[in-house]
Amino acid sequence: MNKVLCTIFLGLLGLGLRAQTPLAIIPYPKQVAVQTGTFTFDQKTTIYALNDELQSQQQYLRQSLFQLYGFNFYQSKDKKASIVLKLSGKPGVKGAYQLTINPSQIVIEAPTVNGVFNGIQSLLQLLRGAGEFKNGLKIPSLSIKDEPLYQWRGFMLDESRHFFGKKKVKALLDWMALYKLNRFHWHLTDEPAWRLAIKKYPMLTLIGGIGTYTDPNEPAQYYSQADIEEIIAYAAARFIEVIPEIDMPGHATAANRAYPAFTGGGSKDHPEFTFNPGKEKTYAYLANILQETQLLFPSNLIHLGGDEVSFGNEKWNADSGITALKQQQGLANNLAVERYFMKRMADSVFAMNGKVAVWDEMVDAGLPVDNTVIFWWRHDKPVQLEQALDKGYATVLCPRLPLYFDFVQDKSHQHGRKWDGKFNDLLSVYHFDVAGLTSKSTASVLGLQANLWTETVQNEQRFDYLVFPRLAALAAAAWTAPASRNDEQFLDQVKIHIDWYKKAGLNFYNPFNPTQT
Ligand code: TNX
Repeated sequence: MNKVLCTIFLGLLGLGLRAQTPLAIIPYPKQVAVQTGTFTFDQKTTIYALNDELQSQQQYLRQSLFQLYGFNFYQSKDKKASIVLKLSGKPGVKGAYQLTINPSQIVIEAPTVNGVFNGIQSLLQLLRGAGEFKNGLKIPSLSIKDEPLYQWRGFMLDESRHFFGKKKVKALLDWMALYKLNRFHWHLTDEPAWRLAIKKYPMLTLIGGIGTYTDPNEPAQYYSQADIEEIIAYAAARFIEVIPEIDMPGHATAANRAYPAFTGGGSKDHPEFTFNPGKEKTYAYLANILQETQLLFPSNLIHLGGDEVSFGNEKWNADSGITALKQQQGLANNLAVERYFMKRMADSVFAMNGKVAVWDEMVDAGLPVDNTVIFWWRHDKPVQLEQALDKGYATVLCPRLPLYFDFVQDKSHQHGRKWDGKFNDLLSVYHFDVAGLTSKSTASVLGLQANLWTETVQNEQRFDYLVFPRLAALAAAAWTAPASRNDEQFLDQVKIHIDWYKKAGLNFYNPFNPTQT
């Protein structure tokens, strides 16, 4: 064949093979080379895990395929199996993997089991993007080399304001896994309700679990410790670490309803808002709660809150012992009290060899850099981020704009929050890049997180409407380097994913066919 004919032939082949344009994989991989030829995935497809450590992955893949297509794709012990999973290569960036597809075989390889899991997610997305199964599917030959931009790719769910329960949380974890998100920050305590069972203090959930933001009389809803273990195991099987938050000293209203002996300070509008830093027994009480929490959550990282604290006026301070504490400890003002409190509570976690996370208010509380993670949320206070970075704190970025998912996705939306008329549309999430925020070294940035506060999220429908498709954009911003992001390609991908949301029965927001709610 002469050169010209050859080029035309390859070009045509290429066209045929670009049936999947763009590749359905979100977040988009670091390197993709599409080749000629296709792999046919059908009922005869078999799966081989080369290493014992990958048995769990072989099974996860087969279970996922069963759910999608209704067939048991057999496992095999033959190196010529259609899909081979293997551990190989030197450890590099955590979560890295390679996915190679040629007409006769698919190989997913990585130095870690987590990497193989990520490769499986990419393969599953490619298969889903290839359409209806009928008698089989064709996916293009290609070679992917992929690794994440950030190690912390998180999502926070507030279940105090409204409670969603195990089934919804598991569904969320499934979507997070599909998008290679790997940290679930669980905000379980706040003003309306306390949702985490603590055996030593049962009233925390029996009384503190009553109510929601919209209905203070709703019967108690909470997670038993067995429920928590179930969710943690479900998350762990998907390489998602669960980080509990016990918010203190503020946002403590529900706990204080259950155990009024530890309330004190507060403010005019929120009298029972804070745990009482002026009483010595408050510290032992909270340390006991943290003991049980640390035993439950293997992540060994507890978020202690520290946001929006206010210890009220002088009279309340005198009544609750805060004035006496100030004198005793030489604390100049309420801010100093806040820091004193936080240091003591953090010390109780360090005493168990644990680590703490705190909101950015605590950046100058003097917590040790080695064992503390700062969560920067106040987009209008860049100085808090700069301080965190200057001091070398491991920092998670979750600025309200654009990473709060209780903010609406479209200007026409009536429910949900806005900030001076601003909101968080799909592409603003997708474009998130720390480089635009600060000139400081961002070496200690762990990654990104979106937060779903649920004052305005009364039910699963609103949950879906705020989370999808922005969860996909969050994953892209946390995984794919800014230079490799491409709006047009991403939006085309989202169109494919929207079909999956429909099949799953989600009440997602469709940016291509906007509705007003
Ligand atoms: C601020 S973010 C809060 C939450 C609210 C949220 C509403 C943070 C650390 N505190 O308690 O739910 O704003 O957007």
